[in-house]
Amino acid sequence: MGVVNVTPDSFYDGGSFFDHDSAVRHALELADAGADVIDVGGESSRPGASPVPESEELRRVLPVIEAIASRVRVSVDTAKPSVAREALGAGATMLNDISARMWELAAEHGSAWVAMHMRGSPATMQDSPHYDNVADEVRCFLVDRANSAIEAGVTEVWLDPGIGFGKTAVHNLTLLRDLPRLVREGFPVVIGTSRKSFLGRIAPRGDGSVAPAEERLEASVATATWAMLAGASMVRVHDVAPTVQAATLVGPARLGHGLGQEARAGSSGGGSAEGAIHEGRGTGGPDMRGQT
Ligand code: HH2
Repeated sequence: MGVVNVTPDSFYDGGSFFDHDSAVRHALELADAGADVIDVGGESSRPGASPVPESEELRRVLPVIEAIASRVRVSVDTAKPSVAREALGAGATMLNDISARMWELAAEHGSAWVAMHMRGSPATMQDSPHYDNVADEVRCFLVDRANSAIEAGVTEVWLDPGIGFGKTAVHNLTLLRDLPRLVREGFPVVIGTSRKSFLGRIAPRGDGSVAPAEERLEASVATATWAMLAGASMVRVHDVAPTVQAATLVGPARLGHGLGQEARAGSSGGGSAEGAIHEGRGTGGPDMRGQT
């Protein structure tokens, strides 16, 4: 899933694709690079983001969706029912619902529905997020919403643990570690770690300072690869080409064809990626508390 933010203020690509032509061009480039779905958003949901009026969000996303929907599958990233409705009418066939509330709309339009977990709203979600057991709480929430969606008639339901949405870096890592458990619930899982700030803390600059979004490509591909090995069916990314390259390795690695034992998915402990997270390797570095 390639990200196209038609916004001036998204945390990574804000302003780069704010005009219609560059957004359409970028979307089609991502499709050519191998994205199966283009996720079009018109409102940033970064921590502290200000809400965008409905008319402005529609003005941003609708022409882009209309221009690309015949060429690639389109998902609309919104928390507003009115925007979701218009976008599904304009050709989007997937509703990326960061509020996890709009399954009825997806049922009405026969679209796919992504239920993403968020604690609170973007304005406040990073104010000391707390969970007793983040993996269990997120999983139970998502499965409960997914069952409601299925009952309402949605036939394609995706679960997304919402990395960075009301979570500290440790919460994010815990959710990544627990991904195989979420996958076992039987719904396809999508996850977005791309360029997010917790990566800049876990993989800081040489001087120990947080790596800025522009320097988080390797960590983004590494975590996307981890997620794919853990069973995620889709990863939401800004950098489609390198992620597609990683994805081409994941299939053979999961099957173990032509690769060493240690590269196989699901092997616990030892040198596996799963073992690394279980043992807490890679969770050191600068203070990660209270950060996305
Ligand atoms: N992350 C962002 C936005 N939408 N949707 C899903 N399903 N999962 C995610 O992890 C997710 C999402 C945040 O990234 P981005 O769109 O690049 O930034 P911004 O919200 O600042 O526009």
